[in-house]
Amino acid sequence: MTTHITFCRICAAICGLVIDVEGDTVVRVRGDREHPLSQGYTCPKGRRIAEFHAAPSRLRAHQRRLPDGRSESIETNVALQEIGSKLDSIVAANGADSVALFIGTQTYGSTLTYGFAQAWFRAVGSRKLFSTTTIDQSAKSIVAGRMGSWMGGAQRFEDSDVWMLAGSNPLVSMQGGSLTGFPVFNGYQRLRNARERGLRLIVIDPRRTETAARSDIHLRPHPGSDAILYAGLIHLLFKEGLVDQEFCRMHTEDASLLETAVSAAIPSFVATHTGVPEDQLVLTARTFGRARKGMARGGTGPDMGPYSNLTEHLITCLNVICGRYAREGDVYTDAGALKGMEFPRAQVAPPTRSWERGYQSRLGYGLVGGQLPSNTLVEEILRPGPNSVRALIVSGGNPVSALPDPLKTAEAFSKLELLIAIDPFLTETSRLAHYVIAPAMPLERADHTRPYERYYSEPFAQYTEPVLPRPPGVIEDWEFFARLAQQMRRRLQMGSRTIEPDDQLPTSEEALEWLATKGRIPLTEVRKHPHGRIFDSLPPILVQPPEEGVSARFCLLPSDVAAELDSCLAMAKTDDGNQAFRLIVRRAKTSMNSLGRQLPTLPSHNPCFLNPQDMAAMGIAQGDRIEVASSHATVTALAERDDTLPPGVVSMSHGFGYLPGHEVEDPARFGTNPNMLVPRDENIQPINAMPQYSAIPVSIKSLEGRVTTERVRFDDSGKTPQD
Ligand SMILES: Nc1nc2c(c(=O)[nH]1)N[C@H]1C(S)=C(S)[C@@H](COP(=O)(O)OP(=O)(O)OC[C@H]3O[C@@H](n4cnc5c(=O)[nH]c(N)nc54)[C@H](O)[C@@H]3O)O[C@H]1N2
Ligand SMILES: Nc1nc2c(c(=O)[nH]1)N[C@H]1C(S)=C(S)[C@@H](COP(=O)(O)OP(=O)(O)OC[C@H]3O[C@@H](n4cnc5c(=O)[nH]c(N)nc54)[C@H](O)[C@@H]3O)O[C@H]1N2
Ligand code: SF4
Ligand SMILES: [Mo]
Repeated sequence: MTTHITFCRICAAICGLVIDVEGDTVVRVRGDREHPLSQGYTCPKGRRIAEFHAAPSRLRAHQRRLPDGRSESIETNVALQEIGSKLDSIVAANGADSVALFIGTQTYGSTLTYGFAQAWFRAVGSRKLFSTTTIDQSAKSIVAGRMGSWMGGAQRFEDSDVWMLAGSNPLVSMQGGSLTGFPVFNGYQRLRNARERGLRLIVIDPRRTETAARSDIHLRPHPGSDAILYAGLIHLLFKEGLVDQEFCRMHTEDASLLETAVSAAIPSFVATHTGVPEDQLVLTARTFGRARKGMARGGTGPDMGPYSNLTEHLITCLNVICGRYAREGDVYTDAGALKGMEFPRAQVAPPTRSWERGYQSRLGYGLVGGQLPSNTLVEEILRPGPNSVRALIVSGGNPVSALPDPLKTAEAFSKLELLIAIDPFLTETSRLAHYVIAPAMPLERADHTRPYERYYSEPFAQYTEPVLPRPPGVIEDWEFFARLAQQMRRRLQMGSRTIEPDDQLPTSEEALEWLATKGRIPLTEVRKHPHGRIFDSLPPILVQPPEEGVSARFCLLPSDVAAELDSCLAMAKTDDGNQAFRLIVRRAKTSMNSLGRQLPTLPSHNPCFLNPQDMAAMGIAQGDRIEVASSHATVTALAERDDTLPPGVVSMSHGFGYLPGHEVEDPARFGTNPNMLVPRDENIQPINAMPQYSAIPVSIKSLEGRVTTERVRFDDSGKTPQD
């Protein structure tokens, strides 16, 4: 038996794992107590990482779809030749923009894939790049593009005395680092310690989540009413003189315009439209405003609701007007170990509005972070024209499940001349593909932690060798992209390195070295510490003074934001008609988007959670079939009791359910895809076409017939390391 020390790559938390292997079989997976960040913690999915590799449904060879719909296994060389020549002829006939790439969540879990996928894409010369970023918290990029951003970085949770989490549940989602700033590793303990030393945690979430239950102030706004709530808080901060006047004077262009624009958001107005009592609002504004240090950070709740770009903008305004950024001489939050040295400065990077310049898609969208909005992909395929998308590669994603209106997405994907999915499983997306490329899975890959460095603030790094041999029929994702480029006779540019069509490709280990050459710690040093190490001997990076002569300032109320704010305040009184409930987003420890349900020991379906009072009023019992209807569609789901939800609010995780017509619609077996309820062309945001995944008005109806399902139950409390 061999014992391997490695790390999980299912989500961004990269928990340390110790894995015992006998022959080629994993006999035990446990949390690595010597891992400096996770300290032995694992979650239900991570503990089952080996089961994903060994799952009977896992593809161990690439699949080619036959004209009659059946599939056959093919070898890597054949797959690459056929795909390469099809792509060549599609590009020759229709131009490079007829080829699109969709980067999904599991792409980020492999250090090499993201870079090589993008390099292949640049080599093809297309501009139709899509990723999950634009169906997630893309509002954050829009805010930076419209408001500007602080080049000195964030304040640190560790030395703050207040922290506000708006619609994020990091104790479950593990969203830390640059996203929420919350210390997700050993999060329960570190939150306890922080509160003991005086930090006040403010959580804004309709649901009493695991994180909200441990907060000092929990505001429970009506779903989707967040923008009004933050406008109200900004109003109070100005009114009570709690803003950082000096910071505003030095670094903002138009703080007084913002003050005027939110002046209608007085506590009584805000209380009426958000349901948050006036005294709670005042307490929150004072707690946040009087603190010395500490930030407000938004998650998917506000970033997936109505007015998501405006909402995230107002959350960021709380930080700007209170001057909650790292100043000259402060320690920079993003310590970095394998990535290059950064030089933070106490100054504003001006708004870029990148989407207003350069390439504009034929649907009228510009690029955000070099990408087009994912919610326009379906229309890019369906709308005829010389530049329509005819070939699509999906890398580690499941867009048919993840995008709004899965039926329309499936219809569009079925019309593609070439659909390739790189996925170890057959999913709503990969089952439609002409070719499914079977990738090596995490334990079969060497990796290091460079891409994860933005999710934690310590200078931590770890390297892992492969733990398991890979099945002979699979290929590493990065190698697929590199070899496809060579097959298409394209030159790959990876940073300063060029790979010509006839060059020998690097090994994974060599390519991993390439990505770490600028690191503050040499990879050879990192490799000496199998459990990973916090390199605290590295000098802290300190925020530098501003460059001479810089004059950029935050733009708090550009005209488009002002118009969105006006419209939001005016719409506040909108009636939901018969749709008395609001459906909100939710994440569970037992799944990572659509990954989890593949295992018999993890839940195969997602219930619709309801408040017990609502269930009683409608005569709905636990496990009953219910109908959930939005203005767009009606679905069937199983009811599950949840007293952490307020009356009138229901919640469902995404990533479950099969499409009618593909499989029997059976919420007890497969769950329900909430995106059936989400239209792709209504209530979408300007600039990033972000759909509204949360705060969806729905009606609920009890259906005849009780369904009992055997469900696996988990203790999600995570209070102690579980292994
Ligand atoms: N276990 C697990 N971890 C994951 C994932 C997973 O699927 N499973 N997914 C990963 C991904 S891709 C992402 S993007 C992150 C997301 O990470 P988070 O943003 O932390 O996601 P959630 O845990 O769903 O937290 C969102 C919260 O918003 C609340 N909410 C919903 N609507 C509203 C609203 O209108 N207003 C307010 N204020 N709150 C609202 C919900 O009740 C919920 O508690 O998680 C990542 N981590
Ligand atoms: N209603 C609703 N919809 C949502 C959301 C929501 O909260 N509510 N959240 C949105 C968000 S934040 C996101 S990020 C998206 C998620 O959108 P996606 O990233 O498109 O969806 P995933 O289900 O994470 O897809 C990951 C795929 O990778 C495959 N996979 C697993 N392991 C490997 C591997 O080792 N290699 C490769 N190549 N593939 C692997 C899995 O089988 C799966 O098909 O969904 C969005 N959609
Ligand atoms: S939280 Fe779970 S899935 Fe995420 S890295 Fe840790 S063990 Fe893996
Ligand atoms: Mo996400």
